[in-house]
Amino acid sequence: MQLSNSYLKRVFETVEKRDPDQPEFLQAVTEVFQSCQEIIDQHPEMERDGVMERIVEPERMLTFRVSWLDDNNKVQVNRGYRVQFNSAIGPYKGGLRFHPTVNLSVIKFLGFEQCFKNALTGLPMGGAKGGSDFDPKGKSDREIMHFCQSFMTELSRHIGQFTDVPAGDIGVGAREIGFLYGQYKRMRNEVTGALTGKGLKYGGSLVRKEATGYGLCYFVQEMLKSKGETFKGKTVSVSGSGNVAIYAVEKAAQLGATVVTVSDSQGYIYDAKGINLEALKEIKELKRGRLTEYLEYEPSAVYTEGRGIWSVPCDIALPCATQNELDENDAEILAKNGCRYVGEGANMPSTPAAIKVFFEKNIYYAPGKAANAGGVATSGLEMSQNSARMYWTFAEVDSKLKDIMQHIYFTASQTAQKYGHPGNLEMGANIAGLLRISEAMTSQGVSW
Ligand code: NDP
Ligand code: 2IT
Repeated sequence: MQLSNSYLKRVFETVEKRDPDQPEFLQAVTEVFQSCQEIIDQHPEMERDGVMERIVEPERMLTFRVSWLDDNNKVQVNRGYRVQFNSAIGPYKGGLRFHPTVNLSVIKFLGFEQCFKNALTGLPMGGAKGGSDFDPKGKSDREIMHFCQSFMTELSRHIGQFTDVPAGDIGVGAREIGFLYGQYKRMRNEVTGALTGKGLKYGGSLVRKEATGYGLCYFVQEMLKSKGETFKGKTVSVSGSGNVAIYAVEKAAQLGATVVTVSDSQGYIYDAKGINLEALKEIKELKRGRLTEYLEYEPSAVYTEGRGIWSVPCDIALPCATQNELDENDAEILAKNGCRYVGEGANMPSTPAAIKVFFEKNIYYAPGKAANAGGVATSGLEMSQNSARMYWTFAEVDSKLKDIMQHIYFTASQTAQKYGHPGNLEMGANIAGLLRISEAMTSQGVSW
């Protein structure tokens, strides 16, 4: 890694030495450090205050055994995680991921990025992430319920509305949040907003389900506006077909774009007419099915097994599946096919080499920690409604979400401009997030 600042270099070497087997975490730290060199040069007090050493080390990391009974009455064991990264700005906040690839490196990279993202929302939320290597695919509802109850039996000791407020992420949606929340209440005998993404009948917020995808499009709308453009008439490529992807497709289409792709871990759909949203929701939200079923609804669409989604020509690419899903080669192909905007709905979906290509080829790039902050921001709005024992209307929450996304775009682009890197939203987001966390940390002393 190219680091000219000796303090950052030293801190990074310590992190590398301490966690050599955490590639995703090191990748996320590298990105932030590279963005923040000039800021550190200008603020020598940050070294005195040990800001960077503190920012890369979670305040608390929990791992625990989750044993549960499968439908054959066999006991299964998974590993549970909660990394409470930084509480300088507010209670720990961030999602839970259930996926077989989950390990400490993945949870730490997500928790680290969450601190910056949450700072950018302007709401009082610290950063955390958790989850398990449990694979919800192919499990019955009863197995999911039993796993969630077991997971929460331990987690419930460590969370709470003023302490740590988990939510969903990959593999954790409305069904899982319901089971987790039910168990939290049982364990703690209290009805508080200790989780977000709850069902609308028991404390959930309108727009939370749509928020990450909608927020992503509101953010990209600002990017387009800065170049005198809109979504109207644009061809958009979305990857993934989960919560974030579905509502990115919905909002981009509402704003006048034609969304031609969605994908899952097995392959991707190309539908030149524009993705049939009703079909997509039925397959993914109701039936929990595979994308191949889309062809039963739209026989003229094309399903391609495997990778390759980024070879579909588009004006705007919205990666909404998972980390490192878009590499250097994909970025080159996107550029060659005329793509001019990339907005990350997923966390860290583009590899560092892909991001380099975006800058070289003049593709306007929005990093996930800014562009996908609408989900957690609306979680923050759910927390406010729970505290006030109130429900806001769809229009109220949607308008607050839009304001927050515009504010994040404005902050990232103004910060980039101020530090001499106009148009570099990655730098702008990282610097703005760092300054907010750093100020909050140093004014609270050094015991953490
Ligand atoms: P879902 O579980 O609803 O959907 C995940 C989608 O990504 C599925 O289509 C899944 O395919 C695909 N996917 C998952 N893992 C892989 C993989 N290893 N390779 C290829 N495809 C994969 O999750 P979300 O939509 O909630 O999350 C998507 C991304 O957005 C994640 O990076 C998450 O961290 C991020 N995010 C989510 C927020 C939220 O509020 N939910 C907020 C901000 C960011 P398959 O079904 O085949 O596994
Ligand atoms: O990555 C994320 O921002 C999320 N998964 C949402 C976190 C939240 O607390 O709503």
